[in-house]
Amino acid sequence: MVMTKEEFKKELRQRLRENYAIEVEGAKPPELFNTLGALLKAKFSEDWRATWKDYLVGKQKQVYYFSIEFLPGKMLKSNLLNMGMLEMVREALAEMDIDLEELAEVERDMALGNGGLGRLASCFMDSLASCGLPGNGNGIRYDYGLFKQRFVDGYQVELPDEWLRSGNIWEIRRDSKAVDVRIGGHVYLKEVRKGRLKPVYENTRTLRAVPYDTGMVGYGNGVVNTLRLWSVEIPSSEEDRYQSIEGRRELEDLTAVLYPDDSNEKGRLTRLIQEYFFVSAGIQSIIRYYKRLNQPMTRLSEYVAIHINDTHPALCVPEMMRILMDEQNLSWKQAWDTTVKVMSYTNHTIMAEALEKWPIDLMKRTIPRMYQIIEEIDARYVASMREIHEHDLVERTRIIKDGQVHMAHLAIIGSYSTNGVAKLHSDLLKSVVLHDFYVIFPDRFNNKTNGIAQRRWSQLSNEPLSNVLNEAIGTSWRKNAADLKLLMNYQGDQQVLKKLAEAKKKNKQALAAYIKENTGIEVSTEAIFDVQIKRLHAYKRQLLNLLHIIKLYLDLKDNPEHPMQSRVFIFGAKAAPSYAYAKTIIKCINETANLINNDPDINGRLKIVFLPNYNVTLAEKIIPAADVSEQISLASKEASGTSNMKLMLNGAITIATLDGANVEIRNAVGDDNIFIFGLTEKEVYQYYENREYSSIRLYEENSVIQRVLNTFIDGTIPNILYEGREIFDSLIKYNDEYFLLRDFDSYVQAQEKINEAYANPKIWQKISLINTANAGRFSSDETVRRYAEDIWNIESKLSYSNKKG
Ligand code: 26V
Repeated sequence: MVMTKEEFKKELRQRLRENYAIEVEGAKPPELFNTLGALLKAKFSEDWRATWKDYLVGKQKQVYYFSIEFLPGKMLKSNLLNMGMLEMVREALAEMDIDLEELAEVERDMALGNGGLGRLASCFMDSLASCGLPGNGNGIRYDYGLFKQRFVDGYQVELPDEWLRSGNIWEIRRDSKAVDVRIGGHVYLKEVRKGRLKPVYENTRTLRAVPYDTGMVGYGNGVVNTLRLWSVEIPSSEEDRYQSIEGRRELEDLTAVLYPDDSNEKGRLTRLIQEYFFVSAGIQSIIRYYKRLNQPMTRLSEYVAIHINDTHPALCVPEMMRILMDEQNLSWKQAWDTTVKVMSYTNHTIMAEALEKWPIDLMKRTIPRMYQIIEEIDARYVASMREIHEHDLVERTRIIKDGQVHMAHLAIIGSYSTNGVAKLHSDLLKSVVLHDFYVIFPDRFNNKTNGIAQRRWSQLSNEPLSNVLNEAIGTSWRKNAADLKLLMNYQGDQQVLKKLAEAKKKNKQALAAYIKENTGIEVSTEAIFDVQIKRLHAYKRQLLNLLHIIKLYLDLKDNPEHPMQSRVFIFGAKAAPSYAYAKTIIKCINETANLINNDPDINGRLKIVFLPNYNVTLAEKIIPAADVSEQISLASKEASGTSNMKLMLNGAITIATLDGANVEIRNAVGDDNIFIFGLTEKEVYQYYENREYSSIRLYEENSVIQRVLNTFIDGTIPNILYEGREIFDSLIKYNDEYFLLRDFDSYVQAQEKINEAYANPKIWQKISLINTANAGRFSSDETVRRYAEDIWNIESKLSYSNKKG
């Protein structure tokens, strides 16, 4: 069924005539993009239907990945690649005088997520399909994605992201699969038969959940899975009840915006309803499908696995209970046993502030039946555990306490598997954060180190590197990332090393051009491109990076001959709109950039570039050009990190604390090929215990730290009268919560070692090669295979159809 170039051209022309009544020659990029997208969708839809049919007829066990965020980015090129049509289409278009890259630019970046959590979900979607695993996504179709970031006077300004404005060519609206979701009102239980209680609802409101499906195309295997995103509508049966415009608006706005994960009280009610909305719709549609298999409800876990991605979908547990009991007439025990066997949960953070809790009152008011069921789960949990465990342990682990519903507790108690996202993180869950649960359910805990969709983050975004790889080690690494290891044979091959260096140079030139065009800043590609790209959070310590930059600035001011490599420090980061401190850091970085970039004494040896609106598309431009990867969170705080993996794959050399997956990256490349600094997680915990940390002492004893910090309050950095004071106070008056000052010296030393290594291109190039060569183990293909085997118990469709014949 492969298409030839001529067939493709003919069909593109035909579709343009039919849909727009124009010829290729007169078509504008958006018309071409939409036509091309529609053509591809039509083409993979055959496989989509066949995949679906195959799962149904084979009664294959499937996993449903519930996530409140998905961050797919653009899909045109990745679909082309996975369909095996990328090169053919590129050529065909070129012959018609059309640049594929230009068309790709037209697509809106689908940014229905905040950061790592959402991007991981999308990497998993790609890998599930590419590994032939029966797995579907379930989430929310927000009308507005994560805000667009602009800088005005150095301050972050948020603009709405109207990504749906010119439609979304990849989705299919499926009215026939819509379901109703009930919220609000009151509910009480009524005995319908002896011993059989049924809920009676009063004054509830009904929402219509309409699914929009997007095909998730596997890499060269004909598998197309489904990402199902739900949108809210007012059901026609209820229209009379929503006569007022405000009433309608309120409901229609339910799926309008993605809430930044750490926004404050505002919007929390909507967020809770959003959580219930997509959970309820998703589970209803799973049960509807399952009924077609004609199997008893109690055997659900043989056919269905449901994954709870962080706690936002933890209502899967009580919602499944509700449907099994209230609608499918199972007893509590049958329903509970079935539910626990179906659910699994991933924890993505150890930050206490980020562990989700809901006030009892709020939950009672908005989803009363859910609250009833959670109360019962909690009561039964306490009753059964008190027989085995000490009173305090059981109290600490219960779901409802201190007037709140603890969502992580619900997810752990209601599922058979809880995993962390890197070895260190999973160990910390067991030993500290979730230790009480580990005592009670030791067998439920496991680790699944994160991974990345390696084709998107190399083949697609870094063609120069991919070409060198193809030439040196063949193309098997694209399907099997472990084969990148073959590159290790070339660590002494000057030819290959030179080609890798040339590829990097080319990418740096492309990024330099982008920087010039978008910020006006000129950067030299001879300089080290030093990159920190991630959400802006105090614990990720972008500020530590800035402190080091200021130190270099002062060194150069003292002595223009100060020996150091020229550097371009590149930042990409959005701060949650309500996170004032993070926004202050953005302002300070931008003002320091103004100062340094325009100081003639510095003579271009130091530059700061803060690229606005960091998103998947921008990441694809920055990562291939990076020399240095900054992974400098305070040890124990970053659950895993995934930009660390993407940068490593692209040959950037990591400067890192022993946090999250950095630890595994170090194990993969060896101590000589990564620059490690800072406190270990154990030392951090020691400080918490002995309370001996004193930032003011470090400030007083260390003249460099003193000088650097003073620039925030003595006018050296202009235009940060208030912001500079806020930063200074956070470090000195409030004792530097994330121990920046403690790690400062060792960070500076590690940076100096980087300078030395960069001064010797042969050494640098070799380290870079070793990083790329060892990145294969962080492919999300591997990660999802492990989830499939150890947690979900699902089988690859590829091995399944092989077995069949
Ligand atoms: C973190 C924090 C930190 C303090 C303030 C409030 C707040 C709110 C949310 C979060 C993170 C939420 C979950 C999350 O996105 N975790 C990220 O998941 C990635 C994929 O597993 C992982 O690589 C990142 O390390 C982790 O931060």
